[in-house]
Amino acid sequence: MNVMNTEAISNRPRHSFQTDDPALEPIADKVQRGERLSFEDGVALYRSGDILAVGWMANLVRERMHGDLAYFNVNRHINPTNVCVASCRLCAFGRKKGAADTYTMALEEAWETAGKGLTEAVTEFHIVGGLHPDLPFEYFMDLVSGLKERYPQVHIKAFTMVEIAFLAKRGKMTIEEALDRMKAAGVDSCPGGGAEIFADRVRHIICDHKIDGGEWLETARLTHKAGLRSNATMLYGHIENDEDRVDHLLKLRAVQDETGGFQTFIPLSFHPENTALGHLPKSTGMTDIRQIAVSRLLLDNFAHIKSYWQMVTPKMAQISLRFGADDIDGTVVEEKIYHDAGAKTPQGLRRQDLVRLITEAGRVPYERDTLYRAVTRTEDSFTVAV
Ligand code: V47
Repeated sequence: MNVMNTEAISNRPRHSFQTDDPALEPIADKVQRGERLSFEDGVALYRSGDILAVGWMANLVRERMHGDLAYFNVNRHINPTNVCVASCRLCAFGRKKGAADTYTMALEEAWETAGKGLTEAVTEFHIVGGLHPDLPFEYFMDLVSGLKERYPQVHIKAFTMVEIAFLAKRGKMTIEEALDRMKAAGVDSCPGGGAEIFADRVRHIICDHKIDGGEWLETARLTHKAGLRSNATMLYGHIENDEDRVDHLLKLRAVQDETGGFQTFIPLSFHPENTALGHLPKSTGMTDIRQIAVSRLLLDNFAHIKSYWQMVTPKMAQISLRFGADDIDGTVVEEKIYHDAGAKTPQGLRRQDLVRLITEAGRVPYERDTLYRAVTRTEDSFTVAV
C-alpha cells in the first residue's frame, strides 16, 4: 500500500538529528533510512526523556508522507443509545438497561438529530453506541438506510468492531453476513473504537465483557475483506505499561501488513471521571504528545495518525501537528462519550476554528472526506474529488 502523498513531500532543508539520549541514536538511523522499528525500539521511545528528539523523528516521517498538509473533516457524531450490556470499567457513557438516565433514540429522532445543529454541510456521520440487549439487528440497519435515504451525499462511518461482533450475535448470523447486511444498508466504513488495549491482563480489568483483542483484530480483518475500510484506536493512560502499548501497536501493524484496510490510527487518552477507574489520574500533556509521536514511528504502514482534539484538547491537537499527527478529526457537533467522562473540551468546533488551529501550527488545512479525498465548498454545498 502506498501511504506517501508524493505531491506533498517536503523538500525543505532540515537540521540534523540531535539527542542527549544515546538509546535514540540507532533508532534515528533507522528512521532516516526508512527502516521498520522493533518492539525494543518502541519501548525505548516511550522511555526516552528527550521528547524533542522523539518528536523530531515523528515529524520527519509525517512530513515525508504528507508535507505540510493537515487534514480535518466536517462531521457529526450520533450515539443512538447509551444502554449497554458490557459495563466496562473504562466507560462513563454506557448504562445498564432500566437505569434512570438511559436513552435510546427512536429512528425518526436519530434521523432528525443527524440534520440538526449544522452550520455547514457535513460529509460524515460517525455512529457509535452501546451494546443494547434488546434492540434488534434491523433497528441498526434501518437507522443507516434511513440516513442514507435522507442524506445520500454523507459518508456513513458506523459501528466499531465490538458492535459488529455483538450485532452479528444478536442477529444470529456470522460476522461476514452482518458486514454484508451493513454494506447493503449503506455503511461506508467503520470507526476504530473498542480496541482499548489488546493485552489480556489489562483488558480483563478495564473491559472484561468485551470481545478480546484477538477477536477485535479478526473482526477488523473480516471488515477489510468485505471491502470496508476502518480505523483503529488505542486507549492509553490507565493501567497499561509501555510494553502493552508497543504490543498493541505492533499487532495493528501486523494486520495492516495483511489487509491494508486501516485508514487512520487514533490514540485515545483515558478520561477517568465518572468511571469505575475514577481514582486514576488523567494523562498529562507529555504522555499525550509522546503517544502521537510513537504511534507515527511504529505504525509505518498507516497513512494517517489522528490527534483527536476532543480527547486531548484543541491546543494539544494543534501542537501534535508538529509531533507526528497529520489529522485533527472534525467538527463533531455533539460529543457524549468523553463528556460523560468529564471532558472539558467544547462539544463541537466550527470549520473555521479547525482551519485556524491548523494554520497557526504552520500547516496547510486540507478538508477531506472520510476517505481522505479533497472536499471543495461553495456557500452551502460541497463536492468531493474522486
Ligand atoms: O471505544 C470510552 C473510548 C471509544 C472512555 O474512528 C473512552 O475516527 C477515554 O472510537 N475515556 C469510542 N476514552 C470513540 C472512538 C472514536 C473517536 C473518534 C474518532 C474515531 C474514528 C473513533 O472511546 C471507545 C473507547 O475506547 N472511551 N470511554 C473514557 N472514559
